[in-house]
Amino acid sequence: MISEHPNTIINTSLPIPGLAASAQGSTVAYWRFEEGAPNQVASGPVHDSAGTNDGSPFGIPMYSADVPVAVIPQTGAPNTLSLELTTSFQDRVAFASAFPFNQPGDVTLEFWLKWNYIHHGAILWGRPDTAADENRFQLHANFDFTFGLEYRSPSNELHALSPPGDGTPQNGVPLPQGQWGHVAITRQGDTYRIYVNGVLQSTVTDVNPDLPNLDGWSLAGRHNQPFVGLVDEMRVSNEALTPDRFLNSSPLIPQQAIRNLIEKVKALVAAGVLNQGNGNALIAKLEVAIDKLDKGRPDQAIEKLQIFIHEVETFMSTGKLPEAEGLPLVNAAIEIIAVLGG
Ligand SMILES: [Ca+2]
Repeated sequence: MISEHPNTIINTSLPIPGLAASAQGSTVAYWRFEEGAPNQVASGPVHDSAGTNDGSPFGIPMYSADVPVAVIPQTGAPNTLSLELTTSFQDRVAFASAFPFNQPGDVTLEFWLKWNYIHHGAILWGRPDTAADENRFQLHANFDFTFGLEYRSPSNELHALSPPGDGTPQNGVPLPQGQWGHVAITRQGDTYRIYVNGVLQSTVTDVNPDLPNLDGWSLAGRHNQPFVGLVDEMRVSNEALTPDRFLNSSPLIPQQAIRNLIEKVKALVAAGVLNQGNGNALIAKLEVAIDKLDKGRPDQAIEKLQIFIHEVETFMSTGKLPEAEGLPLVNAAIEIIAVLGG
């Protein structure tokens, strides 16, 4: 998508025509590494299942049956292959587009990663060549089984986007040796967050952004700093996703989420935070909402959830429920309404 519209940044935020908005509305690129066979060298295009940004393999990157999950929790799609970058041949997969973070705006880049050996290669290298170490993003692997994110601006100024602040290749975000971990990097405004297995590990705001502007990047591929390991299911979204929408997260099931909400209200009553009558009033709305969903009426379930929210807010404003206990109920109900399309 990006390479088709090199002179605008607006297009990167538009949905891709033909994609079901409800299913993949924010996905702009998705490399699944499913196009090969186990132990087969990737020699053809590395397929972008969401867009047109196929990758070009170099060296001997190999498809592997070693995968983090057999079914992708967020999409339900079967998953049979990952891509393994091996040592000494400078394996890489090159992309012609701009690196997903080069253009300003909210974005998420996520993938599963597994590494077995200590090294300090570039997992992602954000320029089309290795002629210079400037004007590029880099996600680097560290000597201590941690990784770090940083970029060098077109004028070669270092912007460290994860700990440590000086960008040195150690003491970054840890990822245990020899096991798959899901890595997600989000940018919201100028704030970069890094998650491992859905847990926030790092939050850094880029105070004076001066983003790299070269087209072309690669998975691994930094000269003399090879990345050795396995990667799977690399996806780019044009918004800063919350962890419940990462590929490793099961989508919220409304009925179950409402049942969880009922349990929370019961717990508040049991703890004496909310009186029995008020608790029952809230639970009654939630039970009707479940009943409406079971009858195929999400619109009526949304109405009941909105009444639930209003009642919780009334209890908070009249001192019947502390805000610290009530706000999580409101937020959970808002999230369920959003999933239901309200
Ligand atoms: Ca895969």
